[in-house]
Parts: sequence; C-alpha cells; structure tokens
Amino acid sequence: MTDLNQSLFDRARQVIPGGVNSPVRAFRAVGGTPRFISRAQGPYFWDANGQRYIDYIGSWGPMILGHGHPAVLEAVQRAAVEGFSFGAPTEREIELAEAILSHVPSMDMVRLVSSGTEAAMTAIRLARGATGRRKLIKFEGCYHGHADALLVKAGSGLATFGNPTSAGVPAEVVQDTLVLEYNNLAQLEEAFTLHSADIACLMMEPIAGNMNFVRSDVAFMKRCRELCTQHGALLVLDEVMTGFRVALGSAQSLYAQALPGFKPDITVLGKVIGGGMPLAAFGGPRAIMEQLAPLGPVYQAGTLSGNPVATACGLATLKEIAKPGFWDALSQRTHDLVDGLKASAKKHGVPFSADCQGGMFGFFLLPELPRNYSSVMKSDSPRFNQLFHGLLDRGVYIAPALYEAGFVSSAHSAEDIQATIAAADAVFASL
Ligand code: KE4
Repeated sequence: MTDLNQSLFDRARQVIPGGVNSPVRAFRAVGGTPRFISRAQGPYFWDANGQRYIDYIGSWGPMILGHGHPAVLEAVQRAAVEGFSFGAPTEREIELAEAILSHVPSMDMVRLVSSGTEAAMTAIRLARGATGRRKLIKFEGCYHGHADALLVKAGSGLATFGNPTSAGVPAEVVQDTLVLEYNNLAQLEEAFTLHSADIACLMMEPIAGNMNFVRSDVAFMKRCRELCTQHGALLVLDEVMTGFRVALGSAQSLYAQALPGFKPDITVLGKVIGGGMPLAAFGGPRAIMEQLAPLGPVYQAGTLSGNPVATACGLATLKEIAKPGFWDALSQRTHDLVDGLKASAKKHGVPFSADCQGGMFGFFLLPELPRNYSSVMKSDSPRFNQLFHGLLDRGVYIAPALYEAGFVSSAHSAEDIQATIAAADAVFASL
C-alpha cells in the first residue's frame, strides 16, 4: 500500500525546506517519515493514511481542550463570519486582555502579538528600554523562540558572553547574552556579582518544557527574584508553554504558593491563550508596559496582533479552562498517565523518571529526574527513538524529540490513558 505520508513528504520537500514549516516536525531527531495530519477531533488526529493517533503533542501545548471543542469551534466560526482582520481595535481584544489579566495578578497590562518568539523578543527589548541596560541572562536548555539575541549557547565562562547557535546571527548580537546552567545557584550569584548594574533582565522558563520537563527549584527561583530586585534587573518568566497549561494562574502561581508575594516583572505567554490560532502576549506592571509605543519609547507593532478570529479562539479556550473542576480532572488524567508509565517501565526494568503539572508532563529514560540541560542530554537517545516509534506504530503520538514535553487535554479519556499505558507496556517489554 502506498504510504501517503511518504509521498506527501517527498512532495513537501520540493517546495518547503525540509518539507516542514518548523524543524522539529521533520522527525530528524527520531528518524522515520513525518505523519501528515489530515484531521483531528478530541484527543485524536489522523494521518494521510487514515491512521489514528492519540495526540500528546496538542500542537506543542495550545490544544488543552483537545481538537474541535464545540464552544471554541462555534466562537471561531462566528468570529470568522464577522470578519478575519481589520487592523483596527476590537472589543474582543479588550475581553481577552481582561481575561488573561484576571488570572495572572503580576500583570496590570498585556500586549497581544502573533507568536511566542515575537512576545519573547519584545519582552527583551522592553526590559532593555525600561532599564537602559544591555545584558541579559538566559539558561542553557531554555528556549524562548528564535529571535537573534536568544539563539545563543554558553560562552567559555561567566565573564564571557554567548556564542551564536545559528548561522546568520552575528557574534555582536549575542555578546550581551549570558548563558548559565539552569538551577545552578553558584553561577547565578557569580553572574550578578560580575555584571550587576549591566543586566537588563533574566529570562527563564519556570518549568523548562524545552528540556522536556525540568522544574526550577524553589530556592533557585527565589534567588533569581531576589538578585534581580537587588541589582535592578527585570525577572522575565517565559510562560509560553507553561502559561494556562500547568495551572490556571500559570507556573508563577505555583511559585507564589511556595514564595508568598512572588511576582515576575514581565510574563511572556502564548500557545493556550490562542487556543491553536496564532496568538501570544507579554505583560507586566503598568509602569513597565507604558514604556511601549504608542505611549513610550520602546517600539513594537504587528499587522495581525490581536487578530479577531484568534482572540475569539483564545477567549473561548480560557473560558472553558476557568470552569470549576477543570484543573482537578485534567491533573488527575495527567497523573494517571505518568504513574502508569512509571509502573510499566519499572516492571520491565527500564530506567525511567517522569514529572507532571496540570496538563503538561515529561519523562526521561534516566533513573532520576535531571535538573539541568547537560543531565537531560545524558538520556539514551537511540532507546528513546525506539520508544517513540514503538508508540507511534501503536497509535500513540508523543513528541518526536527527547527534550520536548508532552501534553494531556481535557478530551483525553481514562480509556485513552489506559490504552497509552498498554502501548507503552508493550514497547518497554521490547526495549
Ligand atoms: P513560537 O514562536 O514557536 O510561537 O514560540 C516560541 C517559544 C517561546 N517560549 C517557549 C517556552 C516555547 O516553548 C516556545 C515554542 N515551543 C516550541 C516547542 N518546544 C514550539 C514547537 C516548534 O518550534 O515547532
């Protein structure tokens, strides 16, 4: 039988670099033929051959309600009929801004944009504009989109700044970016001692979904906050993935439970707040946000920012996840999945560790949960690839890369979770 995924992939590669519009989709880390998705419904999607998968990608986070939620679909259809895009303000942008702010008390104001990259890039410009400083700190293994200043790997030491991770990024552009090890208190202290009044901001994922699933230690997050305050730098939490995914109040609400009064200065959001449509955002206290054009000197703009159809999708999504009981049910599903996978791996003697929060989970073919990027990369990559394809062949689609997180939606049923665990059990037995 013709593999329609393969023929589509062959055709795609003629006209789109690598056949994909985002590199991770090409399966280069895991090998094999990418699945071309024809349609999705609930927790499932179907590929070009008509093969059904239980979807744990969820568009890399946005599809927290699963695919085709009736209330969201209806809101998008109604908005589309009213008009796709006006390039003028709409009431729904106010409604979405108000909804976001109602769940994230660290923000007084928010600016809507079209991608997480755009939001993170602007957050850095805003931090630099608001402080008048140049330097920024990020952490190895955290991904904040593909803006030039953020495509950087650690320099040779704390006194030296980053080196580009991508061609086309001049060294000058990353010379103000310092890359530290995640959860490394000693490096954090030293960096602030060395570069104190030059640091505009520290940007981090509070739970690093781009290292699969690595939590910032509470003590580490506490020190990031304290040192930023002490040295006049802004703490920027990139919650593009964790925002409205790990909790209704996002990851920062979890740290605020452990650290009373904890607040970042700027929050970057995306994914869930767009519900699968191109929409992201960044926000913070009024004094910082009013530095932005048209009020202040920090420029930022966007043709499709606050797009009327995307805001309808995001608003309908936020309304659903704010309903009573949503998070208890979702967290239970995710815990059942992770507990089942752990038990199965243990039964078959496969080194395995896993963690989860709300509708986000991660696992490692390592005996202990890693705390930083270099530990994550000790994972057994060939074995992960076997697991990935073993699951894919059994109709379970997890992230095609061992450093990517997984996502459960409210559409995943207990039966879907059990079917996933059964598939994993068969694969663990074969590893
Ligand atoms: P986008 O520009 O892809 O909308 O967002 C960039 C971004 C920013 N911050 C965090 C914490 C992110 O996780 C992302 C994007 N995440 C990746 C998945 N790890 C998107 C998938 C992809 O690149 O295709």
